Amino acid sequence: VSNDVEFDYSKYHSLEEISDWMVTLEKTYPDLVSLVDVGKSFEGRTIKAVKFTGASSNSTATKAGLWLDGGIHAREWVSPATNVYVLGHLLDAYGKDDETTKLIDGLEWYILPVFNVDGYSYTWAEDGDRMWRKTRSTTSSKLCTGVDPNRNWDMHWGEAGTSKNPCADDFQGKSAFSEIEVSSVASFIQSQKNINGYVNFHSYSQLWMSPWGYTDNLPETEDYNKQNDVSEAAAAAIKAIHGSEFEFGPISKTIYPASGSSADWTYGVCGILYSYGVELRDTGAYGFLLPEDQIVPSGEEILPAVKVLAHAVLE
Ligand code: ING
Ligand code: ZN
Repeated sequence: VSNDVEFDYSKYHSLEEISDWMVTLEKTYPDLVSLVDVGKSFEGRTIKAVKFTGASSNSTATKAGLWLDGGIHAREWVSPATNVYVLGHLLDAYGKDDETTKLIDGLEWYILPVFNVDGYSYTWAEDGDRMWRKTRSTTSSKLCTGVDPNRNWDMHWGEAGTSKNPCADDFQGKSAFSEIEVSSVASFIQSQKNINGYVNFHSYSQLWMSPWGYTDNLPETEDYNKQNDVSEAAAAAIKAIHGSEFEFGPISKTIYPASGSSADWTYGVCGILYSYGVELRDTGAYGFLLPEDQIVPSGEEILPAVKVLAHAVLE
């Protein structure tokens, strides 16, 4: 585990560049890393995640799992970039930094840097749209394309904070899991019974949010307190690096009501206690068009927050 993989973390990268880099990770860390094909997108691209875990002291024990995903919304470029930073830096620290080594040995990690592969490619395309958010599937409207992949999950689908209008940016889709990207990721997560931590990264607004999005009611107190304690510790870990302030609390109260989101589904249906939706930098000065010089600072502040979550999942 000596030769770190070269990658320019201070730039935004196309889907192809990210995916080639993931293949390089697998070659560089054959004992740690394997690539997982989670499924295909509407336009036929492969949705690719990295799975990694280290040596286990007890080969019969099931390790707890932790899933991170980025780029569910196409235009939120700092989200894939931050996932890439976190993934690369965790792997490079294996065998060098004791805390990271322990977290990689103790857990099964899954990181999916680009969830909405068609949408992300569309934001990069010459004839595309840098401000695209949704998937690229056809809808009942001739004029409007795409479904909001963070309103399409089968957990109180189609309730508060979603639209039935195919032209809207928060279009819920014709049914829960109508989007192949969403149903593919959901099936994969549901099949991994050991996962007990989940983060769905967005930008922007600087928020670390727990369930619920569909209602103002709080989860059962015992769960809510554990979720909120990790949110608070994650926000503190972020602030300690560059001073960025992240507010925390339940989705519906912290940002707005939103039903059919991934974090509600992973908690409500899969029982993943530590399920979060996180809004990365900034607070609006640049918004979705966050300059490249903020990518590394974003990665630097999110990495320790991910470690806070990993410790909670491990214990
Ligand atoms: N914000 C998120 C959205 O999907 C969110 C907020 C996160 C809602 C997690 C529910 C769960 O609307 C952006 N900017 O996309
Ligand atoms: Zn988003």
